[in-house]
Amino acid sequence: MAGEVRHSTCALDCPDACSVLVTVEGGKATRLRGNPEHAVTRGFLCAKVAKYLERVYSGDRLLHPLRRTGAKGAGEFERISWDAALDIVAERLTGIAREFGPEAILPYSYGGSMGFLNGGSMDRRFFHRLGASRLDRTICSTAGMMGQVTAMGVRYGTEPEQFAQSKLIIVWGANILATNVHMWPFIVEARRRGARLYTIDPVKNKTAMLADRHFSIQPGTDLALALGLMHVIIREALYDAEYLAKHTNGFHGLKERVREFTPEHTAQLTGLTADEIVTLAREYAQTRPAAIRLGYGVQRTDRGAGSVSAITLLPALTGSWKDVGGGMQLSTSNGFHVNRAALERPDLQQRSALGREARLINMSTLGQALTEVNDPPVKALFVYNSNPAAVAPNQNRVHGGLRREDLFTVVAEQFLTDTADFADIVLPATTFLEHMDLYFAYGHYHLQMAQAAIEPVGECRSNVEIFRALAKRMGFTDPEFDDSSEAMIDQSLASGHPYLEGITRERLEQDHSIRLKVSAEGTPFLPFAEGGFQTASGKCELDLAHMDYAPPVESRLGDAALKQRYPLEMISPKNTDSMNSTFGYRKDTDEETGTLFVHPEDARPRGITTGDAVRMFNGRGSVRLRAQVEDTVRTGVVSAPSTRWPKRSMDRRNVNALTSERLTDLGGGPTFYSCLVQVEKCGD
Ligand SMILES: Nc1nc2c(c(=O)[nH]1)N[C@H]1C(S)=C(S)[C@@H](COP(=O)(O)OP(=O)(O)OC[C@H]3O[C@@H](n4cnc5c(=O)[nH]c(N)nc54)[C@H](O)[C@@H]3O)O[C@H]1N2
Ligand SMILES: Nc1nc2c(c(=O)[nH]1)N[C@H]1C(S)=C(S)[C@@H](COP(=O)(O)OP(=O)(O)OC[C@H]3O[C@@H](n4cnc5c(=O)[nH]c(N)nc54)[C@H](O)[C@@H]3O)O[C@H]1N2
Ligand code: SF4
Ligand SMILES: [Mo]
Repeated sequence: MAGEVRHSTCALDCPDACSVLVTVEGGKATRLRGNPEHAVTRGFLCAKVAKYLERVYSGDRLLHPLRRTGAKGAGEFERISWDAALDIVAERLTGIAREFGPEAILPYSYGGSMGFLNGGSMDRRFFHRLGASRLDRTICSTAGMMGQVTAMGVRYGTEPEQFAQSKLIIVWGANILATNVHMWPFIVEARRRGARLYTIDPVKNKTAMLADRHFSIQPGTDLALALGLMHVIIREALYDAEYLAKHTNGFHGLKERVREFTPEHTAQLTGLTADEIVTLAREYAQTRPAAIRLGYGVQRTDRGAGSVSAITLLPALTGSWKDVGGGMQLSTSNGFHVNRAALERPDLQQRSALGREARLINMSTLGQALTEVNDPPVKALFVYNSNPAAVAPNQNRVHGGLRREDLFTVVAEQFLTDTADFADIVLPATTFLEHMDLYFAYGHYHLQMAQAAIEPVGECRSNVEIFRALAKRMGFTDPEFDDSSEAMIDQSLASGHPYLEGITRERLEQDHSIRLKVSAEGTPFLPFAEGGFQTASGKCELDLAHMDYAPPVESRLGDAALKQRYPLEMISPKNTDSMNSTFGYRKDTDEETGTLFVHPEDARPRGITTGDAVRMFNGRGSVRLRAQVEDTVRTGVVSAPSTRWPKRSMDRRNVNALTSERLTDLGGGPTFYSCLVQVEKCGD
């Protein structure tokens, strides 16, 4: 049987949002491949999704609702029907709302699905109608978002296709070959035409290995580097005076701010040499076009927003926004101006028992929310699209909270994660192949829509259908809970924004992927070539108070007493062949996420050699990993690819047992990559 080819879109939390062709034979998906006709997917998928069907049909997949029979966290359950599960959840949520007020209920979701519908539609309507606490979804990118918004008023960036025309590409705190593989062909094309590729990262990762030059920076010091680069650019008058005069504000203040960031001073802070800083500044300012691919690695630190703001100013300073193949990209997601309010319906809070906007709880301090918040305390937690027992910082506190007997926990999942182990009720969720959705991207400007390619496996339901069913069970008769997926897509597309002009569900049905109307067809998108900043002043703001540099508290130059006890700086960047904790059920992912990279100079005095079991610890917790001694990390820095399923390690903990709930300067983001630790050799 030849099978039928259907279109889908990869829903994983990855900038590439690939267009996927699914071969379906007799109702079963038998092959996935990248759509060769898609401008960014270009016919290939990453290794993890190329074998995604193994996940869809895995014997470990959750196929029906479960009720807890053992202790919290033990992972002991019995099968129950959907009817029984929905009854229990509705009854418990109603009871908790009545006794403690609906704000005692906390939804918790993040990046399981990048689809507009399954990422945030019926679920939000449900929790808004209930009057539940709102979740501040900060765990990934809000520091960077604030960094860009304070400077530019908006978060657009250079489209990936344009990188092919750059002459200098700076990959700054990103690991393209692991987390953004569809950018790579554009970089290859640029290099074929003579472009240089530079990387700035504390780790000489796969991308850095292939770069023309690698700048090995001390973690958490990118703000200092950006100020140092601007010092050189201003001192040597390498800036674009005309662009600055026309489109920016605060040049004088910026000049003052960067004055002390001489190459020598910046070198001391960042661990680079003064010569490296001067060369980088000159090359960046004098090469046209030069593009920066900024990753999220730089903003998981105390001055995360400040770092992103300062880096964001570089293309304004040099006028690089004017060039095709210039500018910078952190994210493109802001280009997708769908009507989110129509999807999420925050107005339903007025109809809830609360009758007003509910309190906001920061997801990055979940440990605190579950153990300290008391007005009212969190009595019910509803997790979907996320695995907080693995990904949230300060894991011991998070697990302590999840273990509370008086906390009613529901987890909608595809697999029995560590979080699901703590659940009272587990609900089986579909994968992106099994439901319909509309997709944005954070690494390109193509809007996509996909129908379900196959029927749901087992008794799985999509998030949309789970929350629709629950709303009915709770007795919500509002018409908003009857909207079909198609209707919600129509509502979201009707935003009136010019970027969505002419894009309808019917066209998406036919074409699957449509480039946003960010520029006229066939012309490149140059968001700030002629200003167009959306700050209050309409100009790019150069003088921002949060760009005051101070080393991260947990760093080499931070809290001296802490550094004395825990002398190594731990970063935990993304793995290569998984997606955060998503593929943690697979044995082969443990190899990478169970590894700690240690520099030979740090390994030697500790008697550590490659393959040794090591214990990494600080005042918050401890985890055992396998050492890999390499000079790919800086001295004084250890790197642990994240994030493993905690229960797959001996201590039932991963690196987040060590990370803190300290938040970033703006945006309330976590500071995962500013974390002091000690490492010692231990027995197996
Ligand atoms: N294979 C794979 N792909 C993924 C993911 C995954 O888990 N696996 N996760 C997805 C998600 S959720 C996201 S947010 C994106 C993120 O994608 P990236 O932005 O690429 O990811 P990060 O790993 O957070 O950080 C990137 C790099 O920053 C470096 N870094 C750490 N601290 C610093 C610092 O202080 N300064 C500088 N200059 N660099 C630093 C790290 O060593 C790492 O190489 O990737 C997505 N794609
Ligand atoms: N130490 C350390 N910690 C980190 C990071 C780090 O770099 N270092 N990165 C942080 C970042 S950037 C992020 S974004 C977060 C990621 O945090 P999460 O968004 O929690 O990421 P995942 O671990 O991928 O978990 C997503 C879960 O959603 C489930 N899922 C997928 N699709 C669906 C669906 O349609 N319905 C339902 N109900 N479930 C679904 C998957 O099975 C998976 O278990 O982790 C953060 N934690
Ligand atoms: S995870 Fe990223 S690279 Fe892999 S298929 Fe999905 S969108 Fe493409
Ligand atoms: Mo993320």
